[in-house]
Amino acid sequence: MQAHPPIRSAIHLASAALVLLWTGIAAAQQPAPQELKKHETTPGGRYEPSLDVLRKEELKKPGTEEGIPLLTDEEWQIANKIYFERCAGCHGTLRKGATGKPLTTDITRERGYDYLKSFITYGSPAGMPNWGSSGELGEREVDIMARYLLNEPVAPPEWGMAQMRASWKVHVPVDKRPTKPMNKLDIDNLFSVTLRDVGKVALIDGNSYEIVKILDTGYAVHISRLSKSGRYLYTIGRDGLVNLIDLWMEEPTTVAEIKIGLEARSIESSKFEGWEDKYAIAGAYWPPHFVIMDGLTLEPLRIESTRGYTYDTEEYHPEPRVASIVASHYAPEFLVNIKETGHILLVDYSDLAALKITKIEAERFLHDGGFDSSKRYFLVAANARNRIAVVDMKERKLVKVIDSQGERPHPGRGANFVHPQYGPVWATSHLGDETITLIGTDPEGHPEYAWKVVQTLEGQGGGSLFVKTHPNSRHLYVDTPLNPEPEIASSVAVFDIDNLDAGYKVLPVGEWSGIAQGMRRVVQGEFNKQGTEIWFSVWNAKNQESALVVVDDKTLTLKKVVRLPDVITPTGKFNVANTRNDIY
Ligand code: DHE
Repeated sequence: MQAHPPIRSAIHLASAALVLLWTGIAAAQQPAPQELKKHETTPGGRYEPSLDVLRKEELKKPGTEEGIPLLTDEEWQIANKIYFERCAGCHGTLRKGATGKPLTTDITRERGYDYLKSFITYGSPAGMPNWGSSGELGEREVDIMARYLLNEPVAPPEWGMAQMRASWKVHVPVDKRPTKPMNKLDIDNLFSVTLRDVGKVALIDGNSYEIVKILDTGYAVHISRLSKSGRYLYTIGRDGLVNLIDLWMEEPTTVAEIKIGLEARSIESSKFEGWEDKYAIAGAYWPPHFVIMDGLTLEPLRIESTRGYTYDTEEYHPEPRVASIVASHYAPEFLVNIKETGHILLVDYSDLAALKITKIEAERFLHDGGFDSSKRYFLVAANARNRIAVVDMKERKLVKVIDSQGERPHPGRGANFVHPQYGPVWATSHLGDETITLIGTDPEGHPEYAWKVVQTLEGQGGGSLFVKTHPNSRHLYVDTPLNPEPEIASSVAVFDIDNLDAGYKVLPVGEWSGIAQGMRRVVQGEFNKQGTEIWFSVWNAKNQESALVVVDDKTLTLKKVVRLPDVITPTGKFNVANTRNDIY
């Protein structure tokens, strides 16, 4: 491997302060062997966005600069792929920092090649993965990345109205669509199941467990959401492709599509009385913006950038990503969570030509969340800050920011139930540890417990992504798909809500699937419409068998295994009735 001289060594030597800094850094270059354990990546550390769509963009190599090591064209391709897949999620597309530190050239050049190489190899106890010593990157790749970081970052293309409109297709115009349901499906009990690695969703009948239809969607499709009426299903791919599927047609069919950005995760539809199904909104990671569309055709109507200043230190952030979005039941508004700036936006869609946006200061690194059972309050995890922000959708203001008492809360949409002692509560589990946190949500009936952590439970371990219950169930289900222990990753913990102190039962869902191969990660429980059974995905790699496992909620026994060749990498499942009514 080529050796590279430290950058600008003359400048370093000229400044005593910098020499000191350099000494400190040099000491950090070789962690002592007994320290290396602390550098190993945790499940929480691995759960960062992979901007794997951006890696496919043709990015122009920066020109040569004196003293800066060159990359060949092949190395440039390799470096971009690695950077967008593994680094950009934390350090930002433009390397200006997000949950991870900035990697702009003023910093990287000061630190120099050797420091970067060592840091990439060993990581840091503060959260940088040990890419080299874990074997995930080879020596050549670490060398390429160290040199890449000494070069100027490149910005992927923007995606404005012209590009959106060029990508917009209406396959079936509104006047050619049926005026009543043309099939005999129990639409409210359909499940839209993400088939992640094949970029499709499977619509599965919740009564017969049969596949009704498999539809093409965007790349590594992320979530499905329903219009308020339940007629239209919206999906969004990581590549920003939105599909609008009409469930009333003889066979559910994609009636419109649009690409709203280059990297995206969230989609929602207007739900306020009088505005049902009228608009859709989608949020992007890149470019950092959201777009409001016609709900029936996906025509893009209004794009709003999220670039701006962090809520606390008021520093400019060039790429604040759009995380979760929900539709208010109290006003014609969407609630849009902006990850890096920590703002929660209430976007009033009643007049798109004079868009009113209320900007609520909450907490940085907002990610996922859901309503309380009354749907008046929205609770969202600021996961890298271990906090939950609560917004009152009626009064349209922040209620409180609460410490979640665990590491990296990850609620999905959370789970609502009536606690025997504390009244209505909302639950979240955590990625970083086994804590399940219950927060009181009833300021009128139980004011003494409202917006406080009233109880914490101990689950199977860290690596949890989703909790789930249903108004007709007295069980709380907690998955742990990212736990490193195969037995924990392939099973689910269930608590009896009326006897939470008794601890949990373990349901060996992976084993029940009958599949012997793979890690069998069991992920995201979703109830049927009646709240009598809960479906789990047994999520294996694309070249291995996966399955759906249905559990009887009353008896906690296996009810059905859906093992079909078409069910490839199932992850999220969205029951029409529960999703359109925000029941979880
Ligand atoms: Fe998700 C929701 C982002 C990885 C399955 N995911 C969300 C939301 C966001 C998000 C912002 C909220 C959308 C909303 O409510 O509007 N997810 C991200 C990431 O940035 C991350 C960490 C990495 C990435 O590169 O995408 C990520 N997510 C995953 C997965 O690896 C999961 C487990 C499998 C998969 O299909 O990719 C996954 N995310 C889900 C699911 C939901 C979700 C199933 C919706 C849960 C719900 O109940 O509504």
